[in-house]
Amino acid sequence: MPRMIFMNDSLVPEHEAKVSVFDHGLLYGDGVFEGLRSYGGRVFRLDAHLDRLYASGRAICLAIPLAKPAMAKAVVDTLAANNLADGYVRLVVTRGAGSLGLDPNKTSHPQVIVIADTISLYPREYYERGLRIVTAATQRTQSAALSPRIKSLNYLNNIMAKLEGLQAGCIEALMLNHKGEVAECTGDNVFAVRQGRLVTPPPDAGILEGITRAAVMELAAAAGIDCREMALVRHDLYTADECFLTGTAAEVIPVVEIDGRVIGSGVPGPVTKRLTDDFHALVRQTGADR
Ligand code: PXG
Repeated sequence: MPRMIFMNDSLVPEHEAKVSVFDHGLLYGDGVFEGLRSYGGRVFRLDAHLDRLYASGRAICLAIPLAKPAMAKAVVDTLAANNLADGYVRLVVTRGAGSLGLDPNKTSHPQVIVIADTISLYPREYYERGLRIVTAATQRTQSAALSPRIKSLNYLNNIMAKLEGLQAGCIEALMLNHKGEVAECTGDNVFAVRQGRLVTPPPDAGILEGITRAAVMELAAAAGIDCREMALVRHDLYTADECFLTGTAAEVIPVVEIDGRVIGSGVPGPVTKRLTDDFHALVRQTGADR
């Protein structure tokens, strides 16, 4: 059976799911997206992902043609149509087809695309032994240029940093903001553990406010682990007891080396392990309040 894609208002086979070569999503990266996961047939924090998608849309003056409940149904239906209980969902809204100029007013019909797929995780050994990452020379875009809070189709800033990481043999790379402070990784938020406390950069450091990040902050509060959002520089990470990343795809993943410096004892630490276990329990929880 072909993979089924939700396209605008209905589920169609993959080969029928097409966008115009004049779509400004393709021509200019003009559009927004989300990446979500379902666990045991339930989408994790669907409302939070939709809120972020619609906020991203508002920020770029892109009116998403579906109301949130219809979009939620499209996500659930697409997973079901592809028989995916544990899966990854990519939601994309493009500006739509228009003229070759930049003017978004000369486009019509934003395109809504929902793709459901199996989830491809980082290899298991990274979770067991921890990641090595490097700092990319590519800075995170300044909010005054393009706010990192917008999950736009324009991800070249992150891709440039990802390339630097890959060229250094690392699957993730740390990105700093224009002030030289720690922002986030190319597709993950970053946390450090210092003397039993969690620290993570605040939204105004130039980050995407991750939904996994928010969940981990809630789990920390529930576990009595103090968590502060504060400006961090690389020194704070180099000298941390533990470091880990959070993201929809990665979940919670330990970092044991940054720029050739061993973090803490060089193995995933107890706070990281505790929050990883709590996160796994949370995503499998059945209540409505997870
Ligand atoms: N920062 C950035 C820049 C992201 O793109 C996160 C943090 C983590 O946010 P969530 O809400 O997922 O906890 C992201 C999201 C991929 C991929 O294929 C990565 C993301 C989204 C979609 C796909 O690596 N990262």
